[in-house]
Amino acid sequence: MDLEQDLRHAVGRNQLWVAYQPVADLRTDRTVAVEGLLRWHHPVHGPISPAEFIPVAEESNLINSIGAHMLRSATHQLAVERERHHLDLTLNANLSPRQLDDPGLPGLVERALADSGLPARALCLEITEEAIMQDPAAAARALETLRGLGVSLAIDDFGTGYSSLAQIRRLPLDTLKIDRSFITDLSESDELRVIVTSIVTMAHAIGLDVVAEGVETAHQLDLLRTIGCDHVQGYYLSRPIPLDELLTSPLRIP
Ligand code: G
Ligand code: G
Ligand code: MN
Ligand code: NA
Repeated sequence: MDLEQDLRHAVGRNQLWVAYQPVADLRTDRTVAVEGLLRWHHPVHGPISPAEFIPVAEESNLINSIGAHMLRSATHQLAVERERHHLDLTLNANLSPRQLDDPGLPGLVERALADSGLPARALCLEITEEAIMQDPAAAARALETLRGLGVSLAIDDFGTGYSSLAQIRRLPLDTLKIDRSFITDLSESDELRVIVTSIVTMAHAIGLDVVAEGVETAHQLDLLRTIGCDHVQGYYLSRPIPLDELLTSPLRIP
């Protein structure tokens, strides 16, 4: 199958949709944010994972239009539901490295916020270490411009790349998301407990909030509480699901 060719039509044919996964605050046990995660329903092959089609979009020139579509849809959807349910939820959206390089990105973000009515403080953009490491100085300038719009910024999948907290410290970030590979075996490994504790301590020392990703069990969650992690995300709370479905659930840690 020619994924790239099919992906070219996916936006126009309404095959892309956004699933949402809650992020909960460990102080209040409440959902404070939702991460929007793209989904592609292929007319012949059914659901195709973003792990498969995002790289295809990045290699072609499709990532900017798909990313723009994602931001516009998700800001609109969240703005509508925030009003309807009187909720103060933040939207987390992933940016690929190519999007961060795009000089049109700040304008796109600004328009998505203005058109949807979502307040800038209710949008958090997630950036990977890869996006920052290619050209740290250029990334820092792009992040400063985005921050200037009033949105917040997170470093995603932290610990999988080669960035250090020394480099991250110089960037205008608000949040560090610990990659789920550190959380999966947290209950079985004293070593991982020490590593996660030190990431949390160091992140706090440079003024970042910490989200642990990939939390699947109550025991992992208890350990993260003890460690002093701020937020949790993962299947233990919910898989990524349609927003209306998510909003009918209790919006707190079970
Ligand atoms: O939701 P899932 O775990 O299947 O996502 C797989 C990967 O695809 C993750 O790395 C996730 O960050 C990425 N992804 C999902 N949605 C988006 C998106 O809207 N933009 C970008 N750049 N990546 C996304
Ligand atoms: O790279 P990023 O962190 O944006 O990707 C998030 C991805 O992680 C999503 O595709 C989501 O489906 C997946 N995910 C979220 N929670 C869990 C979890 O608890 N376990 C596993 N295995 N994957 C998860
Ligand atoms: Mn993410
Ligand atoms: Na991540």
